[in-house]
Amino acid sequence: PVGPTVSANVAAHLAALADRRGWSGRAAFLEGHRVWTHGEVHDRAERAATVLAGRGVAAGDRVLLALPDGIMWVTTFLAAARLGAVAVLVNPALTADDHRFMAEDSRAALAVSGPGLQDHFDGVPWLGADQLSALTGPPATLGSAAPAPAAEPVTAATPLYLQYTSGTTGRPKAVVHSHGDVAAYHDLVGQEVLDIGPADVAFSVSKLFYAYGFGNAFAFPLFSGSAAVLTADRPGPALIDDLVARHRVTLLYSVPSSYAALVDERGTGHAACFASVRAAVSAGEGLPPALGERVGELLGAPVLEQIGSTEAGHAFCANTVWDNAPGTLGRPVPRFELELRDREGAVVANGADGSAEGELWVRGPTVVTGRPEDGGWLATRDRARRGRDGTYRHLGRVDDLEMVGGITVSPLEVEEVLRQHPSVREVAVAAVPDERGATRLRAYVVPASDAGGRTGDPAGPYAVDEETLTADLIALARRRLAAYKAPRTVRLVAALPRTPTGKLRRHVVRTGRW
Ligand code: 3SK
Repeated sequence: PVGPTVSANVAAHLAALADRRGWSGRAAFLEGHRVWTHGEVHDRAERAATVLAGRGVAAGDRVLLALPDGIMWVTTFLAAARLGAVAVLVNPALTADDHRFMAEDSRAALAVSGPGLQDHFDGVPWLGADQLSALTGPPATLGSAAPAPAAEPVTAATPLYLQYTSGTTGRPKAVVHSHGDVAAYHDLVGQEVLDIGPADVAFSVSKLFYAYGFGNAFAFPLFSGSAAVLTADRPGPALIDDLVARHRVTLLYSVPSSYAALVDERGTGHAACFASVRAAVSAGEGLPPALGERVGELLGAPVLEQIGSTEAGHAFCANTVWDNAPGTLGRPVPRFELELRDREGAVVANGADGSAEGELWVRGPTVVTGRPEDGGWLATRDRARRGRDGTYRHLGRVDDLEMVGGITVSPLEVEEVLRQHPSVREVAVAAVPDERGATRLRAYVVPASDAGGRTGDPAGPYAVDEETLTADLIALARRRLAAYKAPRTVRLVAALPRTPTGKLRRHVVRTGRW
């Protein structure tokens, strides 16, 4: 085993890499009208490290970041890394209660946030992002800057950052990744899956504090000398169009519900504003094949579906720019192993047709399992089918199945059929008790915008007629599915309940209240 070295410290390594490869003057982050070069990013990070060290931050300390996407997020992360501290990546939009839980659970030595969140961190030493920003600008007089603290020697296994799994129920769980993991995301996904190079410009709808966004818009650009567009805003279709066209984005990373809104508002047929896009990546939950096709037509680029998790750090099964099988999750990312197991945890053998179906288990270089007795294997709670060609198809979450009249029904199968109706933008199916207490399937539908969505007033009625759509959808389901799988009722809704990463909260759908 190699002992701690400065070159294993990701902040020191990235600064040296940018210098060695001549990237210092190249754009790294595009934020509004400001372009931050790789050189500026690492200089600012060094100054931010001086400020954090002045606040007593030392190796091993936890520094909680509740910041919106932007240069302050990036430089504060790198500053903590330089000091050997562990950044706790937190969604700034959470409640005071969530923030308090995370500050306490992570034993944060310092919290960094915008001034509006200061009272969320009562009792924790706190630093305002605007104050940190003012202190990390270029020194007013040449030579007046205090020397940056030396980068802390670390090993590839030294903890670097902690994320909370959003999960779909219960309190979030902390997952810790190391300095070495970040380089692995770049080597295994950034390079082997997406072939990212200095000419790329990324835009990730998923924010930096999530596993997906962290790789897409932090790790990949800094390791490859490329650039990423950062915005603190929540990107709807109009903002995505604008940012992609303005910054000539080449890699668009998003989630199915965001792609559904994009094609719903922009229609299909290639739109010129997306001409720069060379690949669109979809993750977070299964991409319905018909939606994937429409996205591909709109963007004029391949749509690469992948699956990953906070515990794996980034994607572990993916379609690549060289090998894309639409409608599937692709094949295991290099150095990751996948197994399909039954409920007892036994590996499922291939059937006569060479395919297998079961719960997806993963093992790989960046997977955090928490249970040594699992031998490095992690149960993902996703169900999948492996075809004889080795590609995987997503079959939903293990706990997705609904019980109707004593029979299990996959809501995904019903949703796939209902989604084919032109008035449906998004749909979720759940078993709900009827007036006699028997469970029946109900479809919750977000109508497509050209089906009317809501009339003028956002709180007003839907332009699409609920009764006609209900009759149409039930008839469609009866034509295409066994009768017991057809929903009995349909409700129109403005949105479906989702986690901030875009995953459907099925336990909330089942309650019918959100
Ligand atoms: O949620 C996912 O499927 C995902 C995909 C890629 C990277 C990270 C994540 C969490």
